[in-house]
Amino acid sequence: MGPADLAGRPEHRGPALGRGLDSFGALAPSTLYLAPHGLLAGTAAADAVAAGLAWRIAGGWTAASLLKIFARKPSGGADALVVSIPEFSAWLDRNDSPAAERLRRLAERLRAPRPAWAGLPLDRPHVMGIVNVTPDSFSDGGDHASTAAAIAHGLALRAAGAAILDVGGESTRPGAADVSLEAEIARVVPVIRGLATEGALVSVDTRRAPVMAAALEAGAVILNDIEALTQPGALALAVEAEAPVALMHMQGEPRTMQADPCYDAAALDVFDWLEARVAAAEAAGLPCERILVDPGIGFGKALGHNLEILAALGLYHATGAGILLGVSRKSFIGKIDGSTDPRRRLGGSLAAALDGWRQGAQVVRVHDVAETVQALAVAQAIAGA
Ligand code: 7PJ
Repeated sequence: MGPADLAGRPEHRGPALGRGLDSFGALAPSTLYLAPHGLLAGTAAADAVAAGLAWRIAGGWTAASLLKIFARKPSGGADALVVSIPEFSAWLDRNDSPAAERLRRLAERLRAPRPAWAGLPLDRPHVMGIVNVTPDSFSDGGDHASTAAAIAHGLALRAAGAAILDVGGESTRPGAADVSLEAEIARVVPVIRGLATEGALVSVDTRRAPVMAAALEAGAVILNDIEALTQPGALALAVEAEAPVALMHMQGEPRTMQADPCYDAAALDVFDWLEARVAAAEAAGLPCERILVDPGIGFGKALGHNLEILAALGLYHATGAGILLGVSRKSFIGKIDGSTDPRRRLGGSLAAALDGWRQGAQVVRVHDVAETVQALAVAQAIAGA
């Protein structure tokens, strides 16, 4: 089959390589987004970067041999243009339009090496192990038996290779019952104290400032907030404590978020929102180096939204922050393969976590730590051979 036949096949009629940069360059800057594309890892990344054919992303293990430029359409959705690194660089060199300025700034943030976060070097991936202290996981949180069970579970996850233990006392499943402030604190504090005493690096998964304060007091170091420090007092507390944070995107609130999630262009809308939260944090005195952003898979997103976001995950490097990804056992996996029991979603969880790794996400939040650590080790070993 010759090139002419290939060109005529529908699957080869993707975005035109290169052509169109000038037309994108005439668009309003705020409608443009830049994602790493044509991703390479390990020795393939090193080879392509050395040859001037790829950019290393966030100073990490992935390199982009292509870039995907998204342009929002006024009617909703987005157009995309795929360009090679050499042609994009050459185009930037001879353009100073507002659009080129925006793309230059996004490119700088995509590429900038990330300093360590919570003491963890971000030039390699880390696993955050989930320690739920909710009634549906360890009997009723707050009593001695459930505290001891949660601590034992956390220590087992650490032994299996979790760099961070994420302790949460509020179920955010759609339709979950409200937990009082006192109950949430009573659940998480003894578990955090127990884990921190054993030397674990602990994050607290909470939305409420008083819980954050109690958690830090008990030895937690990281604030992981599914509402991205938007509740009263949360941002000020993070600034005051100089805590490393994870800021997650959610549309709506847990009780109703899955009713009818709606976006113009999901991956880009989430980018704008996360970028604005990073800017708000920086303005309040919490520097970008202390932030991981998280697109919040499953939080106010239909299957199509989740997949669009996962496919373009590398976009979020252009916020300038590190990326945290939570896909473990989530219902989007069940919507793909029909699995209804979350414990039967290990294969899908590993596939999504590995794809996050491929796209350079520095932290993955998982239930199955041993399996994820092994999958990452094997993927890294092959990429490095
Ligand atoms: C996430 C989270 C997530 C971050 C939960 C579940 C629901 N925190 N807390 N990202 N999910 N940062 O684990 O399924 O995806 S609770």
